[in-house]
Amino acid sequence: MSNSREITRSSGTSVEEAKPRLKKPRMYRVLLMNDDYTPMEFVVRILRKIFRLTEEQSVQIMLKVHTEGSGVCGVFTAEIAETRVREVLGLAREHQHPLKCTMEPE
Ligand code: TYC
Repeated sequence: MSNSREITRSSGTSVEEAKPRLKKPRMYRVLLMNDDYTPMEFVVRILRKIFRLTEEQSVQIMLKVHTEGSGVCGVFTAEIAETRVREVLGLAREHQHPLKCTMEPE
């Protein structure tokens, strides 16, 4: 049967081109928001645990959020970004910290 990706060789045999690659998925930034009450150590622990960052990267991001009001923890596909946001909010709530975390399209 004919197919748009079919190529017929001069020998008469036909082969199929590779399927076109899937589109790149939309990516989302996960952001942390500053507040006056969440301890700095807690934010660093969150960054290490949930975003698998090093101590140095975590301190740097926490300080950026602390001084600038918000900061990017990472860029992920929608599903992963949603999971990370949910995990941050869950832990913050569990420890009764007002830490806020959101996602936005890149
Ligand atoms: N501003 C907080 C403090 O002084 C620290 C903090 C940093 C809180 C980052 C939230 O996302 C945050 N304890």
